[in-house]
Parts: sequence; structure tokens; C-alpha cells
Amino acid sequence: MTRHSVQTQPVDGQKPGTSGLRKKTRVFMGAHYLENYVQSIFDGIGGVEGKTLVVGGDGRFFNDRAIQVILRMAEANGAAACIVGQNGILSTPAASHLIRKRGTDGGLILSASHNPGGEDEDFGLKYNGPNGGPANEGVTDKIFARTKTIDQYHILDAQDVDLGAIGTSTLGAMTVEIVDPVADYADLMEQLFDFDAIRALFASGFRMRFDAMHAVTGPYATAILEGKLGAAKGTVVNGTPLPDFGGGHPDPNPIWAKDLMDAMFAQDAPDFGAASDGDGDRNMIVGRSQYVTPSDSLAVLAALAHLAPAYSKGLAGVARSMPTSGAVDRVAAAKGIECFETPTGWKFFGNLLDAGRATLCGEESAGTGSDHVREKDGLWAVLLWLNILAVTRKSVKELMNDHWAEYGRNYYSRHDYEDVDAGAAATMMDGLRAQFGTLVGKTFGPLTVSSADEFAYDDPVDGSHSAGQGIRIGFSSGGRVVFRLSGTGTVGATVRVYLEELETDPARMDQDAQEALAPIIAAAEEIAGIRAHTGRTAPNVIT
Ligand code: G16
Repeated sequence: MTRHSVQTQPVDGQKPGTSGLRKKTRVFMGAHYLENYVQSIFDGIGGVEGKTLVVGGDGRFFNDRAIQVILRMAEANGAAACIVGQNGILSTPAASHLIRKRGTDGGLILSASHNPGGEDEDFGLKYNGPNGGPANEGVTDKIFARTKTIDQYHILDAQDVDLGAIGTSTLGAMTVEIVDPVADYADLMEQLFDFDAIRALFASGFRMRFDAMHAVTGPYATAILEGKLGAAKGTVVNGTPLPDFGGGHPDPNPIWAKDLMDAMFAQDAPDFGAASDGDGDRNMIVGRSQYVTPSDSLAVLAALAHLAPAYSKGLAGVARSMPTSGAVDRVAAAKGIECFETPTGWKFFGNLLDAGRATLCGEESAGTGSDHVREKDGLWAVLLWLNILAVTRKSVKELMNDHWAEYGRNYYSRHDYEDVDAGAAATMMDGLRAQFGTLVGKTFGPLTVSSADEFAYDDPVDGSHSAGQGIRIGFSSGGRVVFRLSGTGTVGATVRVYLEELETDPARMDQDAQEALAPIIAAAEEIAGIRAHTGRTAPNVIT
């Protein structure tokens, strides 16, 4: 086995987005592309000499090939050891846990999350630091800077490592440890939640459907729900991870998890439904005939987390991304705990979690998590819901109605315009910025604008400043609209329009969300000119 230093030159567009670098799989498969990025990560974090890294991914097409390259490059860069999930599999939260539990120097997670997988679809790679969380902007800036100057990478000339065989071997001078991807994670869940209570719930005849969407949570959900908690066989559907996710779009929302929605709104619907995404960090919660928005889910979990053993002493604080609804703010206010509003991206929660300022965090994009790891965690959210259902023995519908009666209801919806011309999207955003000075006081139907600005964040822990994090327009009704460009798309621009209206009248808690939001939707169009700019008459995806 010999080590090589390969001469290379920078390639364009290796700027990590909201969650690492995401590109078409064929781009990652192109000459030197993956190698350049891996070397840039290694260089950007100050080298990996003597370090131990966790490596794993969501099993999508190219996952296994890319891991072989990463292992050979880690060796050639002097890494001491890599801990790899069996067959290259690790859900994002399981990777985060492993990094923390084993005290490693971080890890490389291969995933494009909820984006489709396959040779013609998407691939991604990100670095998580020793705290188990996504690298902060200071680190990703260094990685990006290196992609622009890179002139060589180092790689070992060697045979493939057998990723299927659990145990320890060596690759050159580096130790490679292949671990069961589920075991440590399942143990952690058992420490956090009352498994006896959940077991009793299932034993009482409670029925559940968990749609793993042919993505990474299948083995985790099967082992925990069916294996440890006694849910009936067949509770987990689409439970085998496939390189192309069965041709589906592993994004747990009512559009892409339509089969689950149909099952939950059918006559013989189970009591509880849930789904997770490509890499297992997102979740969707749905009761019998009751969809729960991610923003509402965060609020309910914040209100009732104390029913689970790990959170029985209450929460230090909560945090949500700016476009997430204010439902959780109302819970925090009632409980007298701090509530933080951060930019979109899980990395912004890291400091708050590390500092013990926030215990629970969540985002409208179907991510919820706590300080047990430093990533959002789909199955964790499902288990916390199960723990709450087991203790209260209420239905999801009853829990939601109780919640809205107590705290008010934040009607919420997100309208996405995907693959829009990037220039047109930027022009639309500039057009909004140009109106900041004149919007306040203007009326749109029944609504009066009360504020208009672009969100910027000063991290309360390290003082770092993040600007340009989404345009928000508030209305005196308590409603608002937020405009933001996605940081995770791989083609063109995706315009996200986040719509929210607060309802505190108990007689008006049962409306259809799109109807309740109709005045805000109309105002958003009038202010931004979405149709004219995007050339679209309607959003591609409404969640
Ligand atoms: C990633 C981040 C999330 C963030 C989401 C936003 O999700 O991890 O924290 O909310 O991106 O996506 P966008 O920029 O497209 O709105 P994931 O699940 O793709 O890793």
C-alpha cells in the first residue's frame, strides 16, 4: 500500500450550504470532485493527523463508494482511526451521538437529507465537529476558502475495506472500526424515554404506522418500535433503505408522505402515524385524521416534554428557527423560560445547546431535537410523542385541541416555488428590501403591516453575527409572512414563503389552514409579486 499526493486544481461551486455541500450525484462522482472536497474539509479543520473520525451516511447511491475514498484519504492524511457504521449506514442523529459518545474529533456524514437519491439525483457531504453538531460558519468558511486554493490531495492506494463486517481492522496505518449503526442510538433512546409506559401503550392495542420512506431510519425504527417496544410487526413500512429511496422523495411532509396521510385519514386509520427523511433527522407527526405541523409539534413537545423521564425537571429554554411559527414562543412565555429565534440551519442551535441555554429546538422544516445530540432527530421526536401519548392516553387530536385552547393556534403553511431562475428570485428579494421603508402602516385587505425587515442574528453565546437570514413582514393581527431562499436545493433557486396567522378565538380554531391564511397569502403576493417574478401561477409544494 502506498500513499499518493495527487496534483489537483480548484473546481467551482464547492460552497457548503445550510447543511454541508449538496450537488447532483454525478457532480460528486466527477474527477477529483469528492477528493477535493474531502481534502478541503481536512485542511479546513486543521488536518486530521492523529484524529479519530466517525464516518457514515444515509445509504443513498454512491454512499459506499464515497466512504471508501474518505477512508483512504483519512489514512493518507494521518488519521488514527475511523469509526464507520456497518455497510456505511449511520443516520445523522446516530452519527452525532457516536461522535459524542466516543469522544471523537468529529465526523463526516454523507447525505443530501430529504433530497431524492440515485445516480441522477442528489448527494451530499458535511463535517460535524467534536460536539456532534454541524460545523459552524467559521469552520465552513475555512473549508470553502480551501476549496478555492487546493492544489493537491492525499490518498492511499489500497483495496476496499469490507464495510459489512463488524469489528476492527487496519487500513494502512489507520484503525477502521465497523460498528452496528443502531445499537448505541437505541440505548440512548431507552435512557431518555419511559419504554415501559410505551410498551404498555402498544400492549393495550394502540396501533401505529411508521413510514421510513425506504431511507435510513428503517433499521432504527424496526429495532426500537417493533423490537424493543412491542409494536405489531408491520408497524414500520418501507423499512429497507434503498440507494434511490425506491424512487421517492424522502421528505416527511403531507405531499411526499402522501401514502401515510391517506392511511391516517382512512376509516380504519391507526392511532398514530410518523415518517422520517433520507438521513433520519426530520420527522412528520400525524394522528388519526389530524396532521400536526412541525411548528405545532415543537410547541406541544415543549409544553409536555416533562412527561418523559429525560425532561422531567423541565426545560432550560427552547429555540426555533426564525421562519418557524411562534407557537412555541407562547409555551415558553407561559412557562417563563427563554425562547431563542435563530437563523435557519441546525448549526445555529449548537451554541445554545452546548451552553445549556436551550433544551429543545425545532424548525418548520420538520426538524425537532434536544440536547441529547447536536442534530435534529426524527425518531427521537416520534418517541417523545409516544411517551406523551402513553402517559396522557389522549389521542393526537385531543392533545392538539387542548393545546390550542390553552395557548392559541398559530395557523401555518409554507409555499415553495422550486427551481426558479436564480436571478429572478434575487430580483424579487431585492424588490422586497426596497420596500422596507414604506411598507409599515400600509393595508392589504383586512391586514395592516406592522414591521418589515431582514432577519439578522447575533449569537448570544459567541457573539457571531449572521446577516441576510430572510425577509419578514409582520401584521398587526399577529400574523406574518417570511420570504427566504432555500440553502439546500441543487437546481436553480427555491423560494420559500412562510405564512402564519395567530388565532386566539376558541370558536375559530377549526379552520382549514389555507383558508385561515388567505388574507396573508393575498398580501404576500401583492407585496412581493411572486407570480410575476417566478413566472409561476402557484407554488410547487404547499405544506
Ligand atoms: C437543512 C438543515 C436544517 C434547515 C434546512 C433548511 O435540513 O439541517 O436545519 O432547516 O436545511 O432547508 P432550506 O434551506 O432548503 O430551507 P436538512 O434536513 O436538509 O439537513
